[in-house]
Amino acid sequence: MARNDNSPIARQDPEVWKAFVAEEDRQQNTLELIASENHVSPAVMQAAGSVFTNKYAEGYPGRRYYGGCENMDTVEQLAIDRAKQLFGVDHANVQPHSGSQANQAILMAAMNPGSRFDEAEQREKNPAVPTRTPGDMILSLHLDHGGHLSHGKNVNISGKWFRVTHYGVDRETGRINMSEVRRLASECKPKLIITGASAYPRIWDWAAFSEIAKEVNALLMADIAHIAGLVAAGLHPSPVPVCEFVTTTTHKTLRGPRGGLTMCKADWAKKIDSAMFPGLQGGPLMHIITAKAVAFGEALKPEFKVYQQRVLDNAKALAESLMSRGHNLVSGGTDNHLMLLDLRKRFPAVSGQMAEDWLGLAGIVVNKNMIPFDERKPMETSGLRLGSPALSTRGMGPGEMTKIAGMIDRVLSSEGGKSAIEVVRGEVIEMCKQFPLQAHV
Ligand code: DSN
Repeated sequence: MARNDNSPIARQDPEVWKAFVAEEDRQQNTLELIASENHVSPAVMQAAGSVFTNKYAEGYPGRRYYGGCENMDTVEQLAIDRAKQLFGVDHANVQPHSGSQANQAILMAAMNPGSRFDEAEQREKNPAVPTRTPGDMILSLHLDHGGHLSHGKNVNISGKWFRVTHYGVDRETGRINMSEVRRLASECKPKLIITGASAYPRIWDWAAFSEIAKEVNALLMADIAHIAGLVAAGLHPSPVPVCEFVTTTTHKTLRGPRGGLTMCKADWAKKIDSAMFPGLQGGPLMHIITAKAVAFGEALKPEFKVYQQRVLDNAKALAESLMSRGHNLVSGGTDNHLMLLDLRKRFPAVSGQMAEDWLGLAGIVVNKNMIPFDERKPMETSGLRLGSPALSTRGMGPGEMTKIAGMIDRVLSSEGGKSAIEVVRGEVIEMCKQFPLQAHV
């Protein structure tokens, strides 16, 4: 990243510029271990801040509600074609503003929320108010076991409008128990089974889920937001052959701009497109769609596979090095880009929030995370989630991961001791200097 003190923001808006510069410094001088974050290339950054932000393009390529969309059509079609090629999928909609909206399109296209006229009070006033028809049933991974808000959590629209049953991970192994999934599916008879997670460190067995979905006549969806880059590179099995729907964000391992992507089998294409627009969204973010096209172009290159392999190697090295220092990881390690550090055994008095704060002072950026069967609340937690995508983008390798495990160990073992934090902060700055982030325009 290069600072240009003569840039338009610097000249026009010193308050915003100050935060801009501070954020560039923060990213340059800290170790980013948040599993869902990454550093985009200068080309993706340029596209995201380009002239395409000026344009309305409601509709789809060749069928817009505005004039002057010929260049929008070109970039959106490129993004669609590249997404289809990358994942080998029949249909791709590149318009979702986020992963949650990518998921909502499936719910809107395939699920019936039931009637909402069930309030006892309303019925008392007017007995003609119909009894509620229940919403369709979702079966998905529990949020506390690594799932996602948009997979049916009661505070999210997915959990408010639909009935939900959750599967979880096994207390002993930390892995999804497929016979339990089968039992729950045959009991709750879901219309939709959602697979995918935001904090699950193991390989998904899509074939086993597909068998269960067929047995109970359910639709199958995979939210691959976290592992999309690994799937695109062929380093995690692809759910595309067995799922009606596959969704992802574009900014995690996939290393594109912040946004979403909804993919589906051909026979769902029309319904998904209508659900996205006009169902859920208005004007697409064309600058972000342009950046998606650029990022998907990067992901189609052979170098992307090399990068994804480094993500896997680095996660493995970090996990092994932490475990060799006596730290406990949920499920005993990782098969993908992330791991969940369970603080309870070694540091029963330390919450995820405390650990996140101490490591943050040392310049190691992580997020607190619920671990399966956690007794602490979500704003506290007993775990940390760590991931390798961003550091792998900086060019770091397994040697650096081993050093970083040592730094994490020292900060946690000192229980936030001032001198340990200061020493590690110095080491972090040195390591960051050796692996500078690429210059942006
Ligand atoms: N917030 C994302 C993550 O960090 O995994 C999920 O939406």
